[in-house]
Amino acid sequence: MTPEREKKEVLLVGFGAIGAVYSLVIARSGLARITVVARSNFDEINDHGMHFQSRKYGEVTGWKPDRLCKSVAEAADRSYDYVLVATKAIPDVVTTPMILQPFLTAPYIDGFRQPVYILLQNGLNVEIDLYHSIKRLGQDPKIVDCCLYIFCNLLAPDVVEHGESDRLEIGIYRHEDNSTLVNATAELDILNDIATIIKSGGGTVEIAGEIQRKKFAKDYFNIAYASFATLTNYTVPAFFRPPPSDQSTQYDPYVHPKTADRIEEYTVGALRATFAEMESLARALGYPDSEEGIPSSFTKYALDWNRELHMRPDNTHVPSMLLDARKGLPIECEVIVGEVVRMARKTGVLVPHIEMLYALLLVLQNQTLRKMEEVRHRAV
Ligand SMILES: *[C@@H]1O[C@H](CO)[C@@H](O)[C@H](O)[C@H]1NC(C)=O
Ligand SMILES: *[C@@H]1O[C@H](CO)[C@@H](O)[C@H](O)[C@H]1NC(C)=O
Ligand SMILES: *[C@@H]1O[C@H](CO)[C@@H](O)[C@H](O)[C@H]1NC(C)=O
Ligand SMILES: *[C@H]1O[C@H](CO)[C@@H](O)[C@H](O)[C@@H]1NC(C)=O
Repeated sequence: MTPEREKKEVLLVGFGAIGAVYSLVIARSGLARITVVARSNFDEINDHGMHFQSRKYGEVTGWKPDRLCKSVAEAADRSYDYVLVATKAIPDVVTTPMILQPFLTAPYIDGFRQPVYILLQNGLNVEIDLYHSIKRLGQDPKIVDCCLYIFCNLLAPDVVEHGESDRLEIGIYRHEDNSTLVNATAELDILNDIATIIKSGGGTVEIAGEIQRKKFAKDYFNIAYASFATLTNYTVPAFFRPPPSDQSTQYDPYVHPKTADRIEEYTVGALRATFAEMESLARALGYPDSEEGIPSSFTKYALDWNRELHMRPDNTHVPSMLLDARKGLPIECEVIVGEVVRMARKTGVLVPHIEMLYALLLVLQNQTLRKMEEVRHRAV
């Protein structure tokens, strides 16, 4: 066999900043052929490719994948080893099975084998509807979940800004099983293969034995900081950062001394209460208070680490939920917050702070969707 034949076939759906960085990494591995579905930015990419400004991967101009498609339907003309989903998870607008529909039909199943789906999405229970859709077709779902730590942004439809690092944690999604900690041989084969591709392309990757608890722990950060920031329309330094100490350093936001003690007591107190509710739910879900589970020290870490990060004068980070809200785009409130509320109800855990966050974010989301609909109606 020629080396070309041995390459893995990979499809990426959702060519935003994260999707772009990972398609570059996969292409650079030399181990895979990458097809990209670009919907809103197809013309720009087709004409002159993607432009990367990455402190880690360098300045890359005019980058194009091996194959560029306008739609998932167009891409669904062959088998893939892996289908990476890098869209936002907004099931209240469009579900993952709707996005991947061309792969989930009888004709596709008859002609081609099902791929391993790799979900790069934030949030919880993002696999469940895809799992059921594959199951309904009489197939064995193979879904890999991810915890992704990366700072990147789309500056324009064809310009990606990326920082100096990326870290991906991958694990097998096991339906209704969040207590198996050891990868079976077949599972490990899949994870090792993906990890090899990502590593060969320069990415940082780790394999987890049980990924759902890792996603749950990551959700501590999103549920608290992203929600608080979005609902106040202020970035996280508004809860932590002292005023500039002299005239030469200027930044905002910062905590005004006048009410700083109350921000500490009530606002930071509410963050702490939110983490405490997450911890109660973690126990109810069976995640033990240990390094193997979610240790109770994690609450303190989630607060201290962010306090330190957001006290720095040069911190300009805008949580992506706040960024979306400011742009009038739908937010990931269901998978980040709503799922936690539903799991808490199911297990009988009281999460009043989180329910309040959800209640308020729902209003924001509903108004965003209403306005988007009005714009669409005006357009036709
Ligand atoms: C995790 O395990 C708990 C306890 O067995 C169960 O109640 C819960 O539904 C599981 N969660 C998921 C998402 O599978
Ligand atoms: C939210 O903050 C941004 C940036 O400071 C500002 O431009 C925008 O007007 C604010 N939105 C609302 C609804 O206040
Ligand atoms: C927003 O809320 C209204 C009132 O409950 C409801 O009728 C409507 O369907 C919601 N819109 C969306 C897009 O969820
Ligand atoms: C799955 O695989 C990785 C890498 O081999 C391990 O680090 C995890 O603990 C996990 N469990 C095992 C032992 O299979």
